[in-house]
Amino acid sequence: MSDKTFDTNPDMMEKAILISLVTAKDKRNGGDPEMSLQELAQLTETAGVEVLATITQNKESVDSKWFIGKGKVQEVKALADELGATTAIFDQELSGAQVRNLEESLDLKIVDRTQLILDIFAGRAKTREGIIQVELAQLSYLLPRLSGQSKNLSRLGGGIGTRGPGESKLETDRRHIRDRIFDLKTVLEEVVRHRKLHRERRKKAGVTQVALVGYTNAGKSTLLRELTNADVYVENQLFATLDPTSRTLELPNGREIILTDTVGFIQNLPTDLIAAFRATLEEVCEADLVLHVIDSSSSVREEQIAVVNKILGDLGASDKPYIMVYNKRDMCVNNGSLSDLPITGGDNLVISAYDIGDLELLKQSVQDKLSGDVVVFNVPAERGDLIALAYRSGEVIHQEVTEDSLKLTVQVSKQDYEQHGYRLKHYIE
Ligand SMILES: Nc1nc2c(ncn2[C@@H]2O[C@H](COP(=O)(O)OP(=O)(O)OP(=O)(O)O)[C@@H](O)[C@H]2O)c(=O)[nH]1
Ligand SMILES: [Mg+2]
Repeated sequence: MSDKTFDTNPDMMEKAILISLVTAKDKRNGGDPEMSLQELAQLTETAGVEVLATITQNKESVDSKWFIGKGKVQEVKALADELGATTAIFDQELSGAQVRNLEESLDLKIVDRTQLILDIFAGRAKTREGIIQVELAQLSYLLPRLSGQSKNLSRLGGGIGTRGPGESKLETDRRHIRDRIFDLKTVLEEVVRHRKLHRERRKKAGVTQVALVGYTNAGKSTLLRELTNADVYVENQLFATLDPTSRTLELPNGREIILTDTVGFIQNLPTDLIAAFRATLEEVCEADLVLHVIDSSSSVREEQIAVVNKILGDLGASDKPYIMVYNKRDMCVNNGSLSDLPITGGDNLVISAYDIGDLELLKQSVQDKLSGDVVVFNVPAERGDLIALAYRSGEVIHQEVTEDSLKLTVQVSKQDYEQHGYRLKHYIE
């Protein structure tokens, strides 16, 4: 795998012009092209490429040949010559033909948002599963665009948009790529099967799992590190984390849970990537509790929350118990935006990952959320089977013998109650 993308020698660095096309349809769909373009700049910097300028075009619809309007292509060309750009990065997905046409007219390397994200992922993937998933996503993206790519790749060799499968492999025919996709899927299925077995084993053993999810750069890995001393990568970059990391965390009452850090979300996450990462993302569905970590200081906080909720919905994880963890409280104190945040209470918690007191609050909230409710079961004294069930549905905190029944006060956990206690529902007092 080439590391050219992250070359920090200023002469070697790629220099890019960012381009966004906003169509009437985009406007109707109510997206936020401005936020998207700002993120594209962050993504570009994360990939080690310098941003020289950004250009937005408002246009009725996409130009099938050039993507942007022909006049705009000339404008980009003039600007690129003036500023010495090497690359044009588009905020939307391009077709193979559009890449070819733009490359010919502009004499620049052409990269789109999806390719850029895939490239960053490729640079981050460390585990076997991560590497396979990224390659699968890259090849799925590449296959329909193959005819338009060969010149682009062979001419420029290396740098963003070319990391991963490797130049020679990209130039082989579609059939070769299809075979490779098939092989990767087969290996991935095996990995998925293992992961599932492992999860089932953990579930059987009654291990409680809590997942940190949220927009990229919200502070998920920081929380994992501060809470468990885990040696994880924390960086002020998008997609610092790719592979899920799990650590044991002890709650104030001594109960141990498994806390898992996951890949961050972003708007317009490429569909090939979601498909390839489904197995990893589905870990979230297995969690007993989801901690939705939010960068409270972001000016587009509400939009980011909405994107995360939408992806959680797509994954089938929206009905999980959750806590909204409004992180980076300290930054809001500094910029005077603290009053815009919800008040701690219910499902909301306002914290800073770097405040020890706040971390204790978070642990307590997790404990409270997992502990569930206190329920009183009134069970006939001779029904030893029901009494045993009550004991299995949580922690019995009090019992009282009456004439012909046993009154058990139980702190039920949602998980244990679902597994055992629900059969006692007719005996709830
Ligand atoms: N000031 C402040 N900075 C924080 C806080 N929590 C995290 N950060 C910073 O935010 C940046 C991103 O943190 P990460 O933990 O890498 O974020 P992440 O959610 O894991 O990001 P991805 O892995 O990219 O999805 C880092 O520079 C952290 O130091 C906080 O409470 N206050
Ligand atoms: Mg992270």
